[in-house]
Amino acid sequence: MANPWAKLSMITLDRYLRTGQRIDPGLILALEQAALAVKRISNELAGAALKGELGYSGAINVQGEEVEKLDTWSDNVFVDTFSGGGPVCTLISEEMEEPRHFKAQCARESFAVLYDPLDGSSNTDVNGALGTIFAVRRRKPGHGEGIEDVLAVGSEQIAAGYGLYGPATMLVWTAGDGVNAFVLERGIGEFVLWREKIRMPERGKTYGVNQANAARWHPGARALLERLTGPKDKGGGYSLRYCGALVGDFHRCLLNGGIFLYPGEVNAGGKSTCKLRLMYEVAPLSMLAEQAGGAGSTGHGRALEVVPGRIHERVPVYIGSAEEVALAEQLKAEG
Ligand code: AFP
Repeated sequence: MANPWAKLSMITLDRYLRTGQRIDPGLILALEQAALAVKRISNELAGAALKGELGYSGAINVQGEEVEKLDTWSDNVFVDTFSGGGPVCTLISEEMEEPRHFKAQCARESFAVLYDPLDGSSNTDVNGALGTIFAVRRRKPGHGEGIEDVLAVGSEQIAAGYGLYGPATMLVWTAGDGVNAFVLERGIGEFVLWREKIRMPERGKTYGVNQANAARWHPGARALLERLTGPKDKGGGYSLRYCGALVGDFHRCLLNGGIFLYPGEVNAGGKSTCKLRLMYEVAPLSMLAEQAGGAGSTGHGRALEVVPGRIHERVPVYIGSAEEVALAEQLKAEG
């Protein structure tokens, strides 16, 4: 089939979703609503400093973290964008303890959107990279207020994506048929196709990690770090790149290869703890990684095979190029 884009220089997201893609109409609507939320957040971030919207709100969220004013603002944008009608009847957010249901939108064919409205929010006050991560899951008919059908393995996600707020605002997403990247053309307020069916390099040259935590990692994770930072002729020679926002660090792996890791930590009492959240951080990005030929692991196996016990579940993560993630598992990074 001739490439319908060959003649057109500017392909908008709406047009792309409706031409040549076998995407369920309800899912197209949900993806467009996610794209709208990302546009609104991008617009607000650009002017936040001058409007005094930086800094902490004084609140502590369900994760026990200080909440940035823009965390709450971004979360409200999602609720506002999805509550105005459409096929999404349940929202699950990093910023909300419980799911939010829109009963009137719970029909036979409806979806749940799980999201981190502002990823890397500690970068907000220093104008660093920020992101929004989302995943879409199909709700089982007759689910009521329960979320048993959503508390399922990540391979049941039907779409996943992120907004990256950097020099440009990008929307990167998959609906199970490859990974596509769009750039926000501010002049016309449209997401325009930048790259289609992105392939992650098999292997990279960088690793991303908060190395300050290394003393509390499992020995396997430290062995991985030694290997990556060891001599080039022994599989090392990697450079460290860490921006403090998972989306930014993942995006680098998607385009240039390499690995991002946030290992589990063993505290003094021998108890293992993790930082990153499975349902709206690790599982969505693992779907994108696998769709681009990379991998997403907990150190023990595919992150997309983890059966979550609760919506704010945390897991260790090793995500990026297939070779480096396989090495993490081979070195038993999580014991
Ligand atoms: P949130 O602001 O959404 O909590 O994101 C921060 C984050 O979860 C992730 O984006 C970073 O990769 C990681 O935490 C940074 O953690 P450290 O501050 O421990 O390096």
